[in-house]
Amino acid sequence: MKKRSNVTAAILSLALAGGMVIPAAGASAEQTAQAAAPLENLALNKPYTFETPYPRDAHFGPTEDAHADDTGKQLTDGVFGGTAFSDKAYVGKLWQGYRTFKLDLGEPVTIQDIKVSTLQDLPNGIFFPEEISYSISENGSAWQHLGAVKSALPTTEKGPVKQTIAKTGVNTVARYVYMDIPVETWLFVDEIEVMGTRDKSGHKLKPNKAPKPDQGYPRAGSKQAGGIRNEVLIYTGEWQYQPSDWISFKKEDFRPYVSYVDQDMKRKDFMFDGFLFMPYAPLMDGANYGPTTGKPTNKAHFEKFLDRLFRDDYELGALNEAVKEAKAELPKKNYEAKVVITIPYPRTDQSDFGDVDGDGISENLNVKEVGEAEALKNRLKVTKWYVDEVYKRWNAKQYSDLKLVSFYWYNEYIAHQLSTLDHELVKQTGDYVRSKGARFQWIPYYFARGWNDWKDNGFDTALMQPNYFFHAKAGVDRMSTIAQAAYDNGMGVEIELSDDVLTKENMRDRYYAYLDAGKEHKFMKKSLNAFYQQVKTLLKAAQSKTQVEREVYDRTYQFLKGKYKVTNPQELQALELEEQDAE
Ligand SMILES: [Ca+2]
Ligand SMILES: [Ca+2]
Repeated sequence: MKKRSNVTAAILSLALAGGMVIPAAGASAEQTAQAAAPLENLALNKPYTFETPYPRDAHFGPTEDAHADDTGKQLTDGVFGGTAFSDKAYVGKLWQGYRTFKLDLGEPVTIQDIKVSTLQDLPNGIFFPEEISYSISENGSAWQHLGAVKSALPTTEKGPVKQTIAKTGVNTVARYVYMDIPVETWLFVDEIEVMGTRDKSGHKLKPNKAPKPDQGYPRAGSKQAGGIRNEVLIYTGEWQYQPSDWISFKKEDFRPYVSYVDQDMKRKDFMFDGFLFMPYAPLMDGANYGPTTGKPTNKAHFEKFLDRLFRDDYELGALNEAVKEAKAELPKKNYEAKVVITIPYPRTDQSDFGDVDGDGISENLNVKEVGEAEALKNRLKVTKWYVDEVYKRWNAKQYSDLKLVSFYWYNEYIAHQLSTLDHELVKQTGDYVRSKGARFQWIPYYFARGWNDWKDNGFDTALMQPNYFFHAKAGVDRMSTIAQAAYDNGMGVEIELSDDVLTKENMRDRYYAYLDAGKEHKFMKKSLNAFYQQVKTLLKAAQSKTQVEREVYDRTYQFLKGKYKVTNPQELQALELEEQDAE
């Protein structure tokens, strides 16, 4: 089982697509400013840098090179591309959050408009930046932040279509231009222009500060985290092969997750204090809990997930019993098992979800059929009904040893390519969840769309998936990049492992690189942590009689307790070199 296929899908789609692009599908949304003197493009042929704030990613870098800035001057050479992404006039940037553009105009001049020409081509994973943040400086050290300008064309506009996103009417004397441009999958830019006059007739620059994002990890055990320090992802779902119930947890399966056990399964201590319940995405009838794969889910599918969760011998019922036993056996401790329940994604291609408000009319969530506003209204009906349904069932069960603290948003990116109001649904769902006394959490994949807007979008906590475990060519520096990006944006870091840690030494080392990063970048102790596993990987590791396999479980325990010791870094380096040689 493997989730997180979005990244790969987007890349493949671009790599495989030919040049079959329909020309000039849309209009330019360029804005212009009026100024007294005739304006000229002062950026023409001027030097610039256009860099990621992080080291080049070994996994995505080579793909990005297919659309490199060949001359290093392509963005100020006065040459524009058409609407075909294969046009060599485009410079393509891939993932890593955003790029910083810095331009030196050579001398102080009067800047009027700063224009960025971009392309959108949804089928090929090329998105307009949702907004660009602009700053200028006269000396290169004191900056005036001009604010951000949003894309004027809808995020759902299929394209290919071009747009110039411009900060206009600046009328200020400056020499340097600085922009942060988001990169959500692919960013394609063909030209950046600074329109102005070669004089100092404009206003004097007034340095100010750009708004700073929240920094630091989501604090372990905090209210925002629902009191959780370490949570584990628990999947439940249908399986077409035997044993058909293997994607579900019985009481004994929970034993090494609730408590730390020795090799004879004897309890020694408590282990995870958070349990995030998620549906396994594919369903036997061809529906899928994911946003675009398979057939869209409906009311019965949402209920099916809850039916599984609220069974007495599996999932929540089983966890309650497992916790009760652990508490009876282990000494002391005010251990509390906290539960997080997933809200499945109400799909934008579902025309007949089922009636959730009792008016006899099935809810239509299909954006293309009912429009954005109506779809939002109906999708919100669904998420509210679902949250109510969770509480109804939860209260009926009266679990003695579980506390429902939080809800989790299943979709791993803000799907603006499916609905321009997707963030509104998330935000209003979050408000509803909080009105019930719970928190709202999210784990977007590697720099997924909306990653650094998590707070504006109404989540209480967000953790980023590094995906280092799954991207074979990614170097160990991926972990530092994600830890840094997460910290700088108030997020935590998800820890990922699959059953490969049991059988492959290099995958074990990949897992330990997460733990090493946690120690080095301090999310081990400070942050809310979440562990993605391939259904029961840690159970298998706990039960293993093979020392290296069992060690996966022991090291995880040490990490949870803040006592993990880093692997010898030289050993890791040697391993990386071996892997490079093997390619
Ligand atoms: Ca150009
Ligand atoms: Ca209805």
